[in-house]
Amino acid sequence: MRILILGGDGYLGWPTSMHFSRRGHEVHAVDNYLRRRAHAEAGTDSLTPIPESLPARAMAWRDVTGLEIGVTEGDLMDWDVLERVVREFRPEAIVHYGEMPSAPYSMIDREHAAFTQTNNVVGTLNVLFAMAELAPDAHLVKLGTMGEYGTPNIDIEEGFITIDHNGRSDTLPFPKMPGSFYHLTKVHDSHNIHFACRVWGLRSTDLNQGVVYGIETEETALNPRLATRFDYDEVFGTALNRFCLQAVIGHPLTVYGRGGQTRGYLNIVDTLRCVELAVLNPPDPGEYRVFNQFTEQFSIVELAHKVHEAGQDYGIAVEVHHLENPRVEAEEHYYNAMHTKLLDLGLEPHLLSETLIESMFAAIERHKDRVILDHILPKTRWRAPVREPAPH
Ligand code: NAD
Ligand code: USQ
Repeated sequence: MRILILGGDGYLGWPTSMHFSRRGHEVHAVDNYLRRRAHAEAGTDSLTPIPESLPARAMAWRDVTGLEIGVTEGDLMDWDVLERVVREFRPEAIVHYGEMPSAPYSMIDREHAAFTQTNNVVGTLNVLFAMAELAPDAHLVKLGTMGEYGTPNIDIEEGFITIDHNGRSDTLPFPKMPGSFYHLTKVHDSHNIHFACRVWGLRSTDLNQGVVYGIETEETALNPRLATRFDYDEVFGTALNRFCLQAVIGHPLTVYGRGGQTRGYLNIVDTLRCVELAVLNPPDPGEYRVFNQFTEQFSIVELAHKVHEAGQDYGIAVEVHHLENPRVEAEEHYYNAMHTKLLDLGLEPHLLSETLIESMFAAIERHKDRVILDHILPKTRWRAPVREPAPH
């Protein structure tokens, strides 16, 4: 199959590109290095060293496996780039990772919020128009987030809920209550994609993914030049990845607030398999479907406890600190999210084990000298800055 990977230079996009290439698909990856630029501007960097560009990564892939991954260095907000890639490559599936993925980044100030919303919503609109005009039979596999739903006090369904109201009944999109300007972009995208499927007959799978952890996949393990990025700073690092790194360098684990915040989590190797299952089992033309993509749910305190326990067996002392929560979010809440559709398609989850945490410790230890300590504690606050009243 011809598979276009948007955001192919990212934490998930690069391993996904290799995963499909190794399984005999024709892969083309697009990226504008937004993620690399954001790190350079903030003075942060991936823990793992990665080649300097997508062409360099594709060359490493060819050297190691003899396989080709096509690349385009370009911005999804630039219509000419997208139009050319879709016209020339003629994708049968488009896996869309190419967005700003950080909730804290979107909460820094007005400029970062506006950029995140423009980049994500306009980029995805361009993808929809390119599909409608040039590849109407292609299947869009779009990375959304479990954070679209927020933390309602009822069970979370997979995308839709049947509601009985005043004697009538309908199946409607599940209510959304996202927790940052970033998470809101995914809600806006979901509405736009659903609309394009209804009106233009496009087909799409919206993958509402939980928080991903892990550093290694089958393909990254083939050679150090094939590594994916691994971030641990307050803006781009996600919970378990950050905790594992903090444990290794002897930094207390940074639990925000009481730590009852519960989310869905999955191993990066399951991300690749979920995306593959979606691609291999496309919906009908005009169909918009939603899969909740995670394998287990944990509270932050449970995750910290698991890292503490694994540390004990590994021989490192792990302290857990509760910091004042920089975010505005429920710290104790009900959480029960359905996630059966990918299991029905054949997903066999790699659940979080102590062995996995210890293997992450070992991988992190190899690059310990690259850790930038200044960016571990949270600085970005969710509360709006209070303005001084103007003098009369
Ligand atoms: P990432 O930042 O490493 O990957 C996104 C890639 O897209 C980056 O390489 C970036 O440069 C590129 N990009 C962004 N805007 C672009 C544009 N306008 N044009 C071209 N390229 C652009 O992030 P990730 O962690 O790999 O996440 C990938 C996707 O999965 C994101 O959409 C994210 O919201 C979603 N997601 C991630 C997680 C997670 O825990 N990592 C969880 C749920 C959902
Ligand atoms: N948290 C801590 N300590 C930390 C980091 C995070 O207690 O050091 C808490 C946060 O307050 C939050 C939870 O852990 O309650 C998850 O935070 P996170 O930074 O791991 O994840 P989040 O900001 O939600 O974003 C990440 C990805 C995003 C994706 C989302 C999936 O960056 O792209 O959409 O996970 S989900 O959480 O399901 O919405």
